[in-house]
Amino acid sequence: MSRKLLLIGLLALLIVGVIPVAHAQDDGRYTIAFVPGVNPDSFYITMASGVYQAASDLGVDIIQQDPEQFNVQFSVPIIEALIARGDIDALVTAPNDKEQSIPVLQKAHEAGIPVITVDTFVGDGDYANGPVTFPLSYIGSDNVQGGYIACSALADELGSGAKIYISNVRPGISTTDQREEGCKNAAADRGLEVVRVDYNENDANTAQQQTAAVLQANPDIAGMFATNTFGALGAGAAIENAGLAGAVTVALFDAGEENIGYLRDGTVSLVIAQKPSDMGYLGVSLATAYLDGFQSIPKRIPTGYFVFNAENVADPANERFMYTSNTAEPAARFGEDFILGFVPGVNPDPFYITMSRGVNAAASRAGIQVVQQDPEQFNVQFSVPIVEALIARGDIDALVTAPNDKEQSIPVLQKANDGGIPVITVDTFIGDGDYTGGPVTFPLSYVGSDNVQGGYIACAALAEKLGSGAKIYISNVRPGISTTDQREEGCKNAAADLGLEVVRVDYNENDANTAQQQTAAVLQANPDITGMFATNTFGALGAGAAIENAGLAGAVEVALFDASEENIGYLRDGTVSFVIAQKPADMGYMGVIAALANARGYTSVPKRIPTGYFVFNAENVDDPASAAFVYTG
Ligand code: T6T
Repeated sequence: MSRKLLLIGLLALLIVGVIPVAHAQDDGRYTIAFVPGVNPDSFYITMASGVYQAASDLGVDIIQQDPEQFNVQFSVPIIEALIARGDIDALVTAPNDKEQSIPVLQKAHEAGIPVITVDTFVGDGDYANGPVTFPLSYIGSDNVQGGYIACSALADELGSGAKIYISNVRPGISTTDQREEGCKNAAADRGLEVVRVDYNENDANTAQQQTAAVLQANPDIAGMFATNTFGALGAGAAIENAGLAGAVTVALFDAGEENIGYLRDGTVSLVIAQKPSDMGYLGVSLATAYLDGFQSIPKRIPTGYFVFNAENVADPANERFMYTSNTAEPAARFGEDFILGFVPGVNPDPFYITMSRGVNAAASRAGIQVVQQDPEQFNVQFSVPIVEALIARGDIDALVTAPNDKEQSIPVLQKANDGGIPVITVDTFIGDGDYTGGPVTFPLSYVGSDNVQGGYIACAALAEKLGSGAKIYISNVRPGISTTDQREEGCKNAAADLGLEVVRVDYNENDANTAQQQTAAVLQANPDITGMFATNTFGALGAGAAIENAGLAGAVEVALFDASEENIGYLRDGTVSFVIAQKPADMGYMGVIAALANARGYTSVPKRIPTGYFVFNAENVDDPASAAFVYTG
């Protein structure tokens, strides 16, 4: 994100804040409505298996209502009726049309029913910055990519200059529109000619007739792409009936049993499997998290693909990527046999105590056991032996931890992972935090604040108060800690952008007394310093005490990271101007959700879940809606 955008975001946060929404139920047994795109359809039956698994794991109820056709004429009245019931806590749905589904979903949202879209989206699918932003999340495949994969494979097989045909559903459906776009992109890049696109209205017979007619009229068509289950079924049948297996190379979307059959018997070359059960599981899990008050829901979760071909289709290990047409009972809940190790960065620390609240909220919802072990200091000398001991127990099913050092924590976490314990890092990361393309990729996910952004927010707020040219001081912890390194970086970026001079950075080793002495000394030696930023709870405590003791409240503008009760006290009494609250409870809760989804075999857990901020200032600190963001001691 550009720095300008960050600044605009900061101002929006300061003005509007983020208010948690109260939910209808208090017993935690929420009623979540699930409205797939259409049924019967093996894609949505498979999605439902994920929906019911999550509901069973997390103890919520599902009301599923199926549109008879993939058409707003069927889905809109269903959603209207669900809203009218008055007892639906959240809606997980695959909208039938990018535009026409907006009003009814907006109505649900306005009636207090949070909406998550799975598979398909409304607007342009960018719920952060696009034209439609009210849905909590869009969980589904990257369909432009999927179409591109399909038609690149045709190009690989057929070579440049070949003619292809596309069987699509109907314009207006987000997913299949994007697959057509992706296929056309690949065609343009690879020199294929798209001779014709037909729309089959999700009807396999129509698709079959269209395909037969097109292939007969255009005997030079050498390849075709069918964009979903029904087009795929029609294409397979048409090719088979015309005896064209092998003569026309076919890529199908959706791994229903029949489509896999067409691959097995050589009628088609490629079947692209989406991950509908991941969409369902994550949709219900995130809706539940939101209703529980843990609201750092990613606006977009892409769910990935598995591409079946003649070589890998016989491998039993890949059967899990095939869709099912049978509704099955979900697997039994994990129960207390599932043991989650939780190793915070250090304790006691209100930040990690609050994180623990999130971990335990999710764990008790799922009925699993948590073994929490606290390092006495934020230091690998304390945390590494703890993790070693957890590995040695031999009964830990997943580890949620805040590593103390980007580099020095790697070996022990690698050992856990290699020993079969999936690792989720919360708050801090190892390597460079990019677990997809960075130097360290084995952790399942990194759940935490965007700390460069947080540092930027803090120092942009100082710049706004102090104006360009002001001198500021940073109290930081120790180089090597991922989060606080990034906050320093973000603050320096803001200073560079907005004309502040960073006179000095001190490192306080997570000790409030050291921070206090350093701060007092620096302010005395540099009376022209008019602003300071403390990058975490302990630096913040020291800064607050030093400013208070020196009688400098008001003379030095202070931005503190971390909303402990003491830091909020410094804001209330005017010692400091801004307190930046992270969402540690969300980190803990999401960490457990990621561990559970992974344990169920879902492979679409995001490698990065950013958890956002709440910025306290003098105006909003006494607002009851802000109270949820204060850390618990
Ligand atoms: O391919 C899926 C889905 O992704 C699309 O949105 C509509 O068609 C299916 O439902 C399969 O029939």
